[in-house]
Amino acid sequence: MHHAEYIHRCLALAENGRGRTGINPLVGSVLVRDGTVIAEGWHAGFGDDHAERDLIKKFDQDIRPTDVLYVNLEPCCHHGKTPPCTELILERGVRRVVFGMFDPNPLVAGQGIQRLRDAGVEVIGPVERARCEWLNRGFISLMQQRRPWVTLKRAQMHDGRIAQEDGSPLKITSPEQDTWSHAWLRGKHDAILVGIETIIRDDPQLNVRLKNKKVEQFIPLRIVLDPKCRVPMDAQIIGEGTCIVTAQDSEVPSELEERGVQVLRIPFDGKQFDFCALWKALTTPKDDFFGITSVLVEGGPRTWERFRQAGDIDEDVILVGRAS
Ligand code: AOF
Ligand code: ZN
Repeated sequence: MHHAEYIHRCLALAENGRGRTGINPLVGSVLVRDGTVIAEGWHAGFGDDHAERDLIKKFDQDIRPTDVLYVNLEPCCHHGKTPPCTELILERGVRRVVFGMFDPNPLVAGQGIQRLRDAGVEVIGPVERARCEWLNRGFISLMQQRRPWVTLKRAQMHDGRIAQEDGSPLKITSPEQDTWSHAWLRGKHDAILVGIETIIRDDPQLNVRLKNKKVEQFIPLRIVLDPKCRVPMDAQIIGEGTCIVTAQDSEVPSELEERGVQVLRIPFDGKQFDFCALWKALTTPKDDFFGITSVLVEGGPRTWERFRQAGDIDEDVILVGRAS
């Protein structure tokens, strides 16, 4: 196998951390001896061991100088919530490392690689950089733009319609399109965001369903922009894992928090939330909230418009429905 294929394995292992790593990156690691993977590890959650440490802890045999450690992100060399991976790598006698991308965290940013090279380790990379950066686009966005990666998703008919003439909902997408967007959009973002109008009109579940079965292992945070706190108490999204973003002076019924809903008060100028303040709150870990690095904006039209005006869009996905 070539380097790329082992990096692909790292990317697959990294997915185990999806929805649990908060503002940290998704990272996987493999140890290869004579062309065979002999150990695997991943970063399982915010504050937990990094992928390399997880792998090395699970592997209790000696590491040989010819063994190769693969990891999709440059090993860290700083003290964060966990100690630096570079030091453990050196202590355990790893002499060859292949990495997928540089760590955009300014505390690392190439210094991890430098530390290993200075200690005489053979380091190869970045290998499969584009794929690695795509997996961690949220983490990169956070490091470089101080906000999550934002994907806008819209569904519209061929002729541009998004609702019936009388404003009532129109089924636009096919079951195939729904399966695709649950797997590749909802299942690949830390949060799904909608405006309050969408909750009042459609009462959506905002979970991840594949072939009509709810996926349990990873549920993105549900965020509702609701300046006046009009969310109906019988809406399907009421409960844990939902965050209502409301204006600082709005009246919030105590029942919301009693039922496990997280309430975020953000400055609102009568038209628009202060996005900077919103991103800061959503990317700052607090208690058992570890923060998010990506958001899927699902609508409706007013919410899309707000994001367009703010210019905070990284990816635009339009699902076009066919007239039946
Ligand atoms: C790695 N392997 O698996 C991860 C890395 O607070 P800490 O100690 O968890 O450090 C978080 C930072 O460490 C994060 O911002 C990123 O720079 C790096 N994450 N590094 O070598 C890993 N998750
Ligand atoms: Zn590390």
